[in-house]
Amino acid sequence: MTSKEFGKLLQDKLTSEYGVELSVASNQQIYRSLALICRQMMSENHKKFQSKAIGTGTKQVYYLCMEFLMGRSLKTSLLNLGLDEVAKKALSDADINIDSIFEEEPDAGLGNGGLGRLAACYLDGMATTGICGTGYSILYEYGIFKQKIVDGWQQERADNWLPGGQVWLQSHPDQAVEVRFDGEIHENWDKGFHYIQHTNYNSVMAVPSDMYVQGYDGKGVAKLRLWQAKAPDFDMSSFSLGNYNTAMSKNANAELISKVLYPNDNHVEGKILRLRQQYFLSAASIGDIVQNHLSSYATLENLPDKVAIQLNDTHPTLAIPEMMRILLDECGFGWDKAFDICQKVFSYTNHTVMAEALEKWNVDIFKMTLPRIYQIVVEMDRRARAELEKVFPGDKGKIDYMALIGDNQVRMANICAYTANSINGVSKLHSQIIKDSVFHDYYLFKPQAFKNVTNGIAYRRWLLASNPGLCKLLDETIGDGYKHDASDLSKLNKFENDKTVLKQLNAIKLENKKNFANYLSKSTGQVIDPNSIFDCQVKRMHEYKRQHLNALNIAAQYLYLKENPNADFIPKTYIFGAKAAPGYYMAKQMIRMICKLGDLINNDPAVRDKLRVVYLEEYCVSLSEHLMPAAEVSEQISLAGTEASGTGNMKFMLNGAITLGTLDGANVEIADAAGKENELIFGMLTPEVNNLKQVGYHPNAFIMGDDVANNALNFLERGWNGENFHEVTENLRSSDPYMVMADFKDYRRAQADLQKLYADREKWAHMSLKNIANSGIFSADRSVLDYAHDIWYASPVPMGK
Ligand code: GL9
Repeated sequence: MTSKEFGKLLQDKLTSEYGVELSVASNQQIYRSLALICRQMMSENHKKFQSKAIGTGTKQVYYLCMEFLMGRSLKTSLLNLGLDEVAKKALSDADINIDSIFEEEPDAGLGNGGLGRLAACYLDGMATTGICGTGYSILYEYGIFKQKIVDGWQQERADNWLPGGQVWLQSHPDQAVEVRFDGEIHENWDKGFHYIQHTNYNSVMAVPSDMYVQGYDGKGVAKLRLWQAKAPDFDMSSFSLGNYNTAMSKNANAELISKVLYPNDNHVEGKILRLRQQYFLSAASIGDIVQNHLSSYATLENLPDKVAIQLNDTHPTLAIPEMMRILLDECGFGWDKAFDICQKVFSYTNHTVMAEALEKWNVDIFKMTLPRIYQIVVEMDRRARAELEKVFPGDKGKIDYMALIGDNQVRMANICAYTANSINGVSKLHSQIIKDSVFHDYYLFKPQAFKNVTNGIAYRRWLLASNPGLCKLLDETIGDGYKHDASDLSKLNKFENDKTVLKQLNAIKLENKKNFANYLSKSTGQVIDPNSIFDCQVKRMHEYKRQHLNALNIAAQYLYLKENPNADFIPKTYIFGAKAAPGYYMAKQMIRMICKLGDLINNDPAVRDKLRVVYLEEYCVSLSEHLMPAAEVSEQISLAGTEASGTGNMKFMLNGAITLGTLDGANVEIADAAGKENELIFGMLTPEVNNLKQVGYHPNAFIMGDDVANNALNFLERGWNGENFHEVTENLRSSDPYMVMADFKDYRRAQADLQKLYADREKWAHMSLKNIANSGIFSADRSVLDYAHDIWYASPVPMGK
């Protein structure tokens, strides 16, 4: 398509939708028209893709996840449709900058962080590799809250994204699925037939809205089906009887289910509404999957050959007993056959080892809310215990620990571990840890089920769509194969000693830093110096991620520069961005501490030319797209053994930042890929952490005799301007659950190394190049193909003909 033709398409849309000419259309009207054009094309492409899939009997992959952190869609849709250039030209011909159109789009923030963004990246990966993929989630009316920082305190505002985001959604009320909650179960016999009757239940209708993700090169298209909760029909009988309140509250209760995303990170909130959300997603999706399959094959006997269902963390676990319910109660299968089908169809991914994130539901709540599902889980538990007894005879402790129900709780992780044909972690280290600890007994029981798929990112979003400067250099040096196949980036290794290329790399980074500095000053008024080192830590605020380790070092550097105003010190800008779960007290204190430390430093004329701290408000997917190209240091400083993988680390690496990190999660594989000498690695290793825990950790052993540590802690404890941060420092001095103090000294050593390395501009560029060149394995395309090959046994839809 030429830019002229595209211009005509756009004008036609503007005319039919708004009756305006491009020259006078508002940015909002242009954004919506472009979105509608993309949506229509993707919907048509999806229809063709699926009909080819059905014609060839290709396996369908369903990805169930409570979160899909999609971010914006316009720029990447145009890119993947191959329309980015013509769209840009058509607009610039009318004197319109396409970037200002992109800024009109709100982020679809239907997720909290890494886990939800991973799901979004995998839709892109499935579409691009031609795997037939469908994601299922909830159409939250309000996504992840909008963050405001007021005087150092995080405040949460509702994220009302639908007014700008709905344009991507196609609603299908005709395909609604009924989901039943509460009530009583009766087992009846009729003419020798046994059947289950559910009475006094409350119905909620799950109404689907679809969003499409186009694969790069137009190969495949993935669908994301989002369920919205609606009351079945207005309860006219209550209303007529004069029970106006009953009628209204039934409606409101049903629709509450898809009202808002729970904003927690690595932490469960045992609320009934959350359980209802989980069953709502599970039952609607399983209902839909079964419908689809029956319409193609008219039987469920061959379900395992044609369907793979990935449970993304334990949140959609109830899909398992729901599938059992349909097979048993609605399709007349016997237990063994039904369970065999479930075992073959379901796989489970674990995303965290944090104990607070292990989902367990109180039996009484569970039974009341989901009476039939409870009966099925009870029977699963009975059979599981009997089977485990055969494998571990007399080992009551082990069996109780592995059971699906215990201590008056339903254990979601054990339902998954017991049933799923595959249990995978998300980095090599994490996959080993789950075998060694969290799921050790299940590993002994079914070792062949344990697998690893290292996370990956939709790299085109953070490279082609975010860093045009770097892409230009790549095009000139290695050609454009990397756009299709990330492993082609390795061709850049040949240029590792090419001084011109290294110089160009530095020049591109400087340009990107200027762009980010401009963006920041325009959008927030904060001023940063593009000639300083951009040292970034962006991710959720959490003690295990140790933003306070970073802050403690900044405090130490500040005190040092106050004492040594003429010290040799390359100016540094520390950039933080993070949301805290609203109920997480310590995380909110950490935000306040970092913000206030920033205020102090940025306003101190004695240091402000050498040290700056900026806290980015409202860190989100689209802000990450602005930041990554400008980043030079990627802080990945979690306590070893706590971060399952991390994926921000991959986005930084791809854009040439050096990882300053512990050997945790995917950092291990990042250092392996780029070479350990091209990262700044520090801190204890996982076994050392475990040893220290075993012998008994006391932070004082590390603080005593370390003046720098003591002074930094004292400084923050005392505070300034009538404020102090003793909540954080007292925690570090007394319990320090994530061993900040044990790693502080080596962290300072790594920070000092960083200063020396950075001074050698060519050396730094070389390290940066090695990171870019070896980031290809962290592509979501590779991850998806690993899942397809090792777990789903699914092949791409045959193309051609
Ligand atoms: C997470 C892990 O903490 C990350 O290390 C991992 O990279 C991602 C994706 O596998 O999953 N698990 C988890 O609960 N979150 C993760 O980021 N938290 C959020 O998504 C907020």
